[in-house]
Amino acid sequence: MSADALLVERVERIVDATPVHDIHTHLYDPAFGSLLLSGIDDLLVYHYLVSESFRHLTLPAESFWAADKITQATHIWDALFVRHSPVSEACRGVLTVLHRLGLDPRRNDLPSLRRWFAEQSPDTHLERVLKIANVASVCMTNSPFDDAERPLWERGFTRDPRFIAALRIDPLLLDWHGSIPRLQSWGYAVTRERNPANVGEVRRFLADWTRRIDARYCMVSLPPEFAFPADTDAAWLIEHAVLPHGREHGQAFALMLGVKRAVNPALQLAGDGVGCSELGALRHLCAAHPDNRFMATCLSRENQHELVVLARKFPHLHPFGCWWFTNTPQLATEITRMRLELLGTSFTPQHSDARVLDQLVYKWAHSRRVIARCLADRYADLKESGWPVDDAEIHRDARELLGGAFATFLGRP
Ligand code: FIX
Ligand code: ZN
Repeated sequence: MSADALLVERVERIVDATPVHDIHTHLYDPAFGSLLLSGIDDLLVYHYLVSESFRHLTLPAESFWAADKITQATHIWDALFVRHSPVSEACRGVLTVLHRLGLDPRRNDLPSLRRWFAEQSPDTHLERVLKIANVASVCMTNSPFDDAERPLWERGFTRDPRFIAALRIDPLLLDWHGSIPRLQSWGYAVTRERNPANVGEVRRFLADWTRRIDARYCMVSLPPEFAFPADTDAAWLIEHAVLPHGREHGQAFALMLGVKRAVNPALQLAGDGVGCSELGALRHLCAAHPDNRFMATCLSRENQHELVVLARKFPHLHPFGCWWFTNTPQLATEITRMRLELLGTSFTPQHSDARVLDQLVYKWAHSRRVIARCLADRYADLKESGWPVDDAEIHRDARELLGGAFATFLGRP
């Protein structure tokens, strides 16, 4: 084996052995029961696969959506795995999950895969998935505006400490007028005007939910046209409520930039697209608010370089993840290399964005591979410059990239 191949193998081994703290997912604490999705059908109806399958399906979108989950999953399996080779990243993900769970999809048809998942006890399966994926903790996406999850938070439950809360506030910022009746119904005396009284009530709402769920950070996904400063409800709420709240509670504000919602509404959740963001907004936020902490991830490939350069200028900005359409080996490699070359290890290369528990297995297997190879390339270059790294240094770097740099940034383990 060549020296380079040995180095890659050494780094892959260490990165694989390092537990990851997954800083953004759509998974739920097991106490939420059926909201924590799992199994072959949920894997197959993942919206990444839905949009790919629509390229092959002959049935109309309404008939697809009218069908039950098992029928939808069968359509997707047939379109993407039987009638075509599953070479896309999302298809490969399903195969990695099955393979690492010890299942052979070449020898097991869909009904037998379903039977296997149905036989697993949820608790044992959760432990198995976290162990195989080597995931130490996951951040959830917790929205007080979500009628499915809000009641349980209000009632209270015993938390699984591995499931960390993060406060999601898209409706508040993107549909202020639509949020008003909901906030009022929860006892917050808000009206449409952009005035200090309303700011006070929004801050009370944010503080109540931050305390109730122990939110590690507060987050929003924003369209490409998001502007700051601007004469918009979103900019007003961010400046006067979200950022003062963040300063008071030591809470970072995460911006997920560049999603164009419902580009094709017929595809439902699978119908969102991407656009290049005007990162001047992020620059203004960072420049005007040095006492806040910002996390940012950009959906558009074209924004990646500017984001990294901004992070060089503003230490209180933490780039994270290769999000959604950028979570492919090719783009994640390009972005991770760029970040390593310009930021060292002071960023978080990946989050899983998992919506189904089992996806942790593939998201982290694939991401670890990308991260390890990018790191190994840097180490090979360092060796040429007379700085061969030792194992302790590789362990330290892997820990930083898999959650350590983020914990340092937040000032919280
Ligand atoms: O806004 C988000 O948090 C996105 O991750 C989701 O809305 C998106 O649907 C997704 O699952 C991307 O991976
Ligand atoms: Zn997400």
